[in-house]
Amino acid sequence: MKNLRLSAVAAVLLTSMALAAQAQAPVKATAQVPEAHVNPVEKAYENAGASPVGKEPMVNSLNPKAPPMTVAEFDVARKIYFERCAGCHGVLRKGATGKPLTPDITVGKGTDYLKVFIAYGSPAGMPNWQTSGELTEAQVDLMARYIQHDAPQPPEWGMADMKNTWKVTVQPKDRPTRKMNNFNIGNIFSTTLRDTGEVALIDGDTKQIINIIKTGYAVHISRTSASGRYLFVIGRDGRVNMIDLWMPKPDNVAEVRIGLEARSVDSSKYKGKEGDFTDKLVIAGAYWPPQFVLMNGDTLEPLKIVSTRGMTVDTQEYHPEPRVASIVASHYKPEFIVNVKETGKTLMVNYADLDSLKITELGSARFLHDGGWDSTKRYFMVAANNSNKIGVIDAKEDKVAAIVDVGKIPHPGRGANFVHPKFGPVWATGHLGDETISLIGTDPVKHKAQAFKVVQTLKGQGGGALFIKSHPKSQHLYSDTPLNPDPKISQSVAVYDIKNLEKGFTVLPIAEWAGLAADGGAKRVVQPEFNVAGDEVWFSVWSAKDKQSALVVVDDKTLKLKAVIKDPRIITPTGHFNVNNTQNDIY
Ligand code: DHE
Repeated sequence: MKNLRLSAVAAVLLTSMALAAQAQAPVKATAQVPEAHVNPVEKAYENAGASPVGKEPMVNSLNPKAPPMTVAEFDVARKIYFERCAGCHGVLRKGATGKPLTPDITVGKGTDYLKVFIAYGSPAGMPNWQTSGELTEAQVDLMARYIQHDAPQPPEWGMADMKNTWKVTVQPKDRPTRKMNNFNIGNIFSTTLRDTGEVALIDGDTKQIINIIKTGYAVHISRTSASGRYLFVIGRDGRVNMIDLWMPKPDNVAEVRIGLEARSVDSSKYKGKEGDFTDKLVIAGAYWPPQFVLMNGDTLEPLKIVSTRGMTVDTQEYHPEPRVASIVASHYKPEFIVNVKETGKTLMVNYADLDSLKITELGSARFLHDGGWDSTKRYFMVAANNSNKIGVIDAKEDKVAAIVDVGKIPHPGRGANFVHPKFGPVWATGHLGDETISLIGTDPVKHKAQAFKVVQTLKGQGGGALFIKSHPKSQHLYSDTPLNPDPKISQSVAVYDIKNLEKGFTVLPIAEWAGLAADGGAKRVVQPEFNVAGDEVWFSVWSAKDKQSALVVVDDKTLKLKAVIKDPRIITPTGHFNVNNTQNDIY
């Protein structure tokens, strides 16, 4: 269960004998359980994509001490678990951002007891699955029994599996030797069409769709190669697609599946004393199995797989499935910076010699998620979202420069860099769990006193913020709030004048500007992204698969609507990535 926090269960058990007795009779007991104060923001977000791992064949082993289940019941429960619970509690149920749910803990609690908490939730954050209508009473009973059995073990995914899925559809020798189209490649946007498993390549100059390209399941992010020629896209099912932007009509040239579930991809960007690694290597990180993979930058041929299983940074305990979160290519060294969620470690992976891979392990904080460079691209600012901290990774010294306390559940995307009128260069993050925006000083040379400290906290529209953005040519800072429960807030963005932050923010009604049908769905406004010139900002207006969505383009100078891109093929747009800004880490 997402957020089925057994510590909360245990706490209530210890403090309330009466409740324990009532737990034998679940319906009555629930009257005593406080109404769940679930943060719908977190719930929606961590349940965002059903884990594709649930579809894999697994060895199911039944625990004789647990209540009986038929094979059919077990299969249904397993499906529900991977759709709703694995995101927090982990594939193996050993605990991730949610608590462990292994039989050594759950059998002792008993079915009735577990049912109460699954059904009604807890103030500590567990959703009220039954009273919210998301699970039926029968499903709650099923899940209470299921979590007392051993967690099914999904298969590993090694080199042979990867090679079996590896396809080079256009060999490097058959690809163009120069750009074969008239597109202004730096101004192409790759827009995630989440629920169709596609990306839309959109010409930023004409706002026309160049191509809709098939990618992995519930596709997640796009990254541009160092030269700007290739685009890499990763699906939640671990499929990586390589798109050649020089083709007359840019399209896939290679693909591979690097795991059963994944979120991150990048390619080598270092060019210097130690060699020129432009477009030489690609890296992708998996949620399951917990590993990252280095691939040939021309063909996606998998070359090296590295497991991330190991000890956690704080309690130094073994974690069997530390998921790979954000990955970024260093400009300082031939290194990838790989952030591992559950262990709270940042791995500086030196790829200069793949036969003697050197990995410097930096301990930051749990649970690492997303992040971006400061304006000098020396410091990688990574959100440890469950610790309410930002880890500052010094890519020159391979050290943790600082760990900064920020608001509740920081979620920067790649964050936003700008020059603060008083404190000099800052990097900003918004938060899922509160309405604040933290500005962190990033200049230890000229603004030493402010370096890696929160220099100012802005107030935004509300919690549920996911992405924040600015541009070196812009005087504005944009913050979305797509997961805020109030539609007025989730359908608009806040804009700040960087020179006059005290003035507060202006609200842009982006979803209204899209002109979609009044009953047209959630219309969540997500991810500001600048064009190459830095004078337009693009937003997705994201509704369900069966509703119309759109992209809205705003003039950054006037903050007025510039264009709306609507097309029946633009289905569930979420992230969008400008080729030049992604290539050069401009944000
Ligand atoms: Fe994301 C980035 C994981 C849900 C849109 N997301 C990332 C990264 C990770 C991640 C690890 C950093 C990648 C990197 O930089 O290398 N995201 C997860 C999840 O585990 C989570 C919480 C739940 C899930 O089931 O996947 C999740 N993400 C979502 C969504 O629901 C979003 C809003 C819509 C969608 O498309 O699914 C979403 N995530 C994004 C976007 C980025 C991202 C647009 C890239 C931001 C950027 O500016 O680079």
